[in-house]
Amino acid sequence: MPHTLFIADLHLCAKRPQTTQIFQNFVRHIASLADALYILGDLFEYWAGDDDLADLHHAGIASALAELSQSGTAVFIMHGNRDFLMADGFARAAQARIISDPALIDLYGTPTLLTHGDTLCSGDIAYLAFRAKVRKPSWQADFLARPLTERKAEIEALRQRSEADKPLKSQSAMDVNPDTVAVVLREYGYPRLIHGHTHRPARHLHQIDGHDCERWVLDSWDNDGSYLHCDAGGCRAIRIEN
Ligand code: LP5
Ligand code: MN
Repeated sequence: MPHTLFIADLHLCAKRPQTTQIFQNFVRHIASLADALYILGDLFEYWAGDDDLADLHHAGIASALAELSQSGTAVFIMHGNRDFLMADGFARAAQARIISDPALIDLYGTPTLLTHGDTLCSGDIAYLAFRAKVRKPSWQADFLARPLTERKAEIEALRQRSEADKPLKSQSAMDVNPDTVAVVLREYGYPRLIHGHTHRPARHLHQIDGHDCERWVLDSWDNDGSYLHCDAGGCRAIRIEN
């Protein structure tokens, strides 16, 4: 049956080779049977710029995706909060299309809105202020003009700070805000919603203005792999057995 797969928050890096191996197997044996694979952000632990494709780990991920694309599965990538510096160089190497956030698609007859999910966490004021700065093209041009080793060192420091700050933030601020979800669902005509980022896998049902909207939250790959399988009959979350 024709189907499409969704993944997010894999956080792939050379330091976690087992997760990369699960990803390579997933691409070869599972995603290759799908019409399309949508990666909804944070494929990588972080992305410091397309010049980091010289790294063998990164190049291996890109070529696995390129093979997938050549075998007939369309590959779509959305930026996450950790890899929004992925640009045309990565897209070419992976033979993937970078899609905007949010993106509304027709998924076998069901309008479906895709987003990484970070902008739904509207209670995380410090993060959103940071996001607004680093998403500016002028900030990105200045940052990318710096040497790769410097960029990586700065991002790694920020990663540590991000992890250290988390216990200080409220759990509700780091989850989606229900009012923001309602605003977005209303704006896009009450679609099904699929997102990642919060690492709280679930299927939620929202009643907005009398419409039932399904919201799927994708799991992260910090322990095992997992994906959402959608066809004309609906979606189901599947854990990849090791
Ligand atoms: O990623 P995760 O799950 O740990 O946490 C996110 C938010 N954190 C981030 C930071 C990333 O993890 C690390 C950076 C990614 C690389 C980007 C490349 C280019 C940027 C380089 C900048 C030097 O996104 C975290 C959220 C959490 O999700 C849950 O939603 O809470 O938010 C933060 O940790 C942000 C802090 O709260 C505020 C940080 C302020 C830092 C200011 C110094 C940076 C200077 C540069 C700005 C112009
Ligand atoms: Mn994220």
